[in-house]
Amino acid sequence: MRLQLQRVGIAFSLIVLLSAFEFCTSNNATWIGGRGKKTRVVRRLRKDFRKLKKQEGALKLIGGESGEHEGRYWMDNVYCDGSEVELAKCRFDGWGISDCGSNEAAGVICSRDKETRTSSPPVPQEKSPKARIKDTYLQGTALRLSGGRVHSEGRVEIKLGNADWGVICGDSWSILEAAVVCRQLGLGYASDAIQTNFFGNGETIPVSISGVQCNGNEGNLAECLHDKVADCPGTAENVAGVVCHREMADLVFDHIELMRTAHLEDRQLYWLQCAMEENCVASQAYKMQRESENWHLETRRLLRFTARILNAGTADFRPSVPKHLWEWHMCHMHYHSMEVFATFDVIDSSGNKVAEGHKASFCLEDNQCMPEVQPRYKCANYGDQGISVNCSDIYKHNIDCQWVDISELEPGHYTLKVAVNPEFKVGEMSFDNNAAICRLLYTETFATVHSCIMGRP
Ligand SMILES: *[C@@H]1O[C@H](CO)[C@@H](O)[C@H](O)[C@H]1NC(C)=O
Ligand SMILES: *[C@@H]1O[C@H](CO)[C@@H](O)[C@H](O)[C@H]1NC(C)=O
Ligand SMILES: [Ca+2]
Repeated sequence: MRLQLQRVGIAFSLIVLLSAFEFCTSNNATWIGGRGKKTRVVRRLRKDFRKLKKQEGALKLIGGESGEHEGRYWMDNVYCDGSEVELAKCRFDGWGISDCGSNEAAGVICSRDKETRTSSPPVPQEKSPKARIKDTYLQGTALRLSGGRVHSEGRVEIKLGNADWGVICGDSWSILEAAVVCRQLGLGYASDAIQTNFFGNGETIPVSISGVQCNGNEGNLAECLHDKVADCPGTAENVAGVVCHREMADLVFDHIELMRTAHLEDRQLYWLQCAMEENCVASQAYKMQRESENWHLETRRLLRFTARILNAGTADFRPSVPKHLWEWHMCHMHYHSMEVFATFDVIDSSGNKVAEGHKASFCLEDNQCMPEVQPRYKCANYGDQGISVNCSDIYKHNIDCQWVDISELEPGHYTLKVAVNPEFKVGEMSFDNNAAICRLLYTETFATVHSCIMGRP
């Protein structure tokens, strides 16, 4: 996860420049000029950069005041590995498809005024030092929720020592921090982390702390980190809130089944055309397609395995995207309800990702349930998607896209990491059982996956 965050960080600084250029040149537009506006852009970028570091995703053109090049969210859920030279090369939901609110905008503004392009890098990436909240406020802290419709939700207010109650800055606030608040207040598990003034901002209540960062397992928010110097741009609408629930889903990845089923398969691109449409092969395959006439005769080497995901919680696991926004995928003839439900990564000994499964979209259903449990979720016929309590969603090793394309991988020892709900977009009881972290031995002729341990995405 850390690694991924770092990558997104790098990718973001890169793509802010390049993508702005990319977006804008296509519209004959460039960075806007004018000191005031520039400062605003930079401030906004800074804020969204912080948000991105935590959230991974949500990059799009913001609603502007005037131009036709602002105002629509063009891209949502953008995932880059940092090597892309333009944003459009990164994977994303599709042009113009987005489920974002204005609070998630990444500030890129384009204009026709070509002369005013600025050459200075627009992303000042300072990292303010962090400290444990309880180490900064030795007299103790208290927490409460306010402004909710019911007592189990609301904006989070914190009292630091003898100071007055204050709100927490919404920047970098995620389900991990929300989980700690729900636990501390005895309200169960976090189903949502709000980063807006949805529950009001308390009008006169000041922002007490910013940059709160938890592991998610802490029993008290005071155990978490915060910015030593509070910094919260856009304070009025940038407020941390939570929604807590007593019943919650809990996905558990079956690493035994992964080890049992992992194997290699060499397959011609001719048979992988559907998979190519869904980004399930490595970028080299697309290069072949562009550059070679007989590309469909080229062979890819796939590391296949079964992913079996049990919901061991007390509530159903439901997709993060509402049904009307699901995407129809012609090739596989079903709707995708969750852009990133699982990630498959091969990591070398230095911690670099050397191959990715690109298993982006999923159709969630009850494939196998414990005795006495009726399966209810089904992908077919625009059915409801989800995973019921005590049911498993199984992606067998022989189905399309259920692999990592390792054609370019050198033989050797690697780590294979498979994770579900990797971005914590849907609340769960625990994220400590969402990933299988395994050893992968790859020779010229075979691969074996062994010594898996359960871990966090
Ligand atoms: C972009 O600008 C150039 C030169 O100013 C002009 O020739 C061209 O037609 C413009 N393209 C668009 C799409 O407006
Ligand atoms: C799920 O299984 C567990 C353990 O087998 C059991 O205790 C629980 O009651 C089951 N829940 C449901 C909703 O079937
Ligand atoms: Ca889990």
